Amino acid sequence: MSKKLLWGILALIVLLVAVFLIRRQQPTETPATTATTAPSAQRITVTYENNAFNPPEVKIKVGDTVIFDNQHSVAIRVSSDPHPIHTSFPELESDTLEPGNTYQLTFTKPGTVNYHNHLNPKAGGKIIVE
Ligand SMILES: [Cu+2]
Repeated sequence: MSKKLLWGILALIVLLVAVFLIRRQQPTETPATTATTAPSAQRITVTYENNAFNPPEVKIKVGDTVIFDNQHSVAIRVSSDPHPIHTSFPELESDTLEPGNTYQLTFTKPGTVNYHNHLNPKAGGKIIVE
């Protein structure tokens, strides 16, 4: 092995040790992000009974979850207005909920969402997301 090669290898080792030592001095863990942490999300239940949503109007915060709980004697379907096209807030669209079944949705942007029971469109409600 030539002396040049040995010096080259030695220089490389010194360089690697230096890089290792420098990196070790830097904090390895990123500081916790406190500014962007949202307050704990709430879960709000809206019950459907006697052909009506109860409460008919709820005020929630972005990130909160609304649980629709069918306590009625027949199936319901939760859909955004207007009936029957449900285009105002397509994210809110349950399957058919048999009695005792629930449907839940987390609201990720502010706004007002009007909805109804697609199987009995006269029954409706409102969710205000702040
Ligand atoms: Cu409908």
